Amino acid sequence: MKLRTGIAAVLLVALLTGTAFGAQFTINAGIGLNDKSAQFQSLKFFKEIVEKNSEGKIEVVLFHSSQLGDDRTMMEALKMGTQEMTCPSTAPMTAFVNAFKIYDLPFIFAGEDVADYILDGPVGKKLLDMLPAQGMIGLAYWENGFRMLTNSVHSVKSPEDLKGLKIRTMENPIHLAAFKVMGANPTPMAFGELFSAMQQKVVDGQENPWGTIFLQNFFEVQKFATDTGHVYSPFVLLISKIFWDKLPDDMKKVVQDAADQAKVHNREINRKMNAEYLEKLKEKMEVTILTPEQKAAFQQACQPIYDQFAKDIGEDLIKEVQKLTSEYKK
Ligand code: TK8
Repeated sequence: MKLRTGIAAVLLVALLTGTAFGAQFTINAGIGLNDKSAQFQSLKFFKEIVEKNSEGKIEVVLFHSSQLGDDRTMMEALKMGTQEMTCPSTAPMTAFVNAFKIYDLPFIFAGEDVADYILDGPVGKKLLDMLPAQGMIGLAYWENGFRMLTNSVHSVKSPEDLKGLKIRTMENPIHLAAFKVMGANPTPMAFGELFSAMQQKVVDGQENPWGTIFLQNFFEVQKFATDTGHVYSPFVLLISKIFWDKLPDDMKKVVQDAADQAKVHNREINRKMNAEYLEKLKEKMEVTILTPEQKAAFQQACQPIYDQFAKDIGEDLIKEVQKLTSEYKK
């Protein structure tokens, strides 16, 4: 009888705290996208590696669809140590580390390969190194991807077509300024509120990679899409510094290695999925693929943003990235 009560008590504790038997550490990881996203698939991949290589000492519990809050709220929770892990776009991270705004400059990366080159090189590392001062550790750059425009009003082929369209942006001043300068009427909003805002016509449009547009069913409330690719959004796999500091070195290594392996996996499946879902979206929406000239017009319209934010981001950092990207092209 006594033994049974004991077992029941252990079970209850395990249930309440969410700890698996034997696990000494629990990583609660939350994201904004749903469980069909490449991001969630990559988190599952990460979880498997961590649980296997830590021999069950670390347990990873996954949450999706803003179940733990939006990107901003989850980052605050990491800072306070009330949540262990999240994986936001870099755009809302700029509220904590300003320099991440470099990635928000429109058309700064011409393609995924040059984005990888910058993120995995000294610039990417320099920015991740600024995170511990904000109570977070940046384990790896994963990928959200190139952002594409959708709306419910009419097809957009030029910046002029954006005139008067209410576009939801992430909570980031560069995105706001860029859509303003392109002629739209932008409004920042957390991702979790976006679907119903489009449904209720609080906003006319939004911008996100093809995978998100498809898997979050945005096509149900958006009729038109354009492959603007105006910004490349990295994700950063973040872990709470308070939690990190408690991990023994061998467990830190397990987590870091898993984050790196999952990065490779994430980029691979994300790129596959974005390409695949573009084709599926063509059956559901009116998709405009811009000619190089049409795309250049968007790039041209965004040019003033570089001067507007040069001081804020740091002229040296912008020059460093531009130098590296031009070297990469050669
Ligand atoms: C999900 C977000 C999302 C981002 C956005 O939490 O807010 O539009 O692209 O993926 O990080």
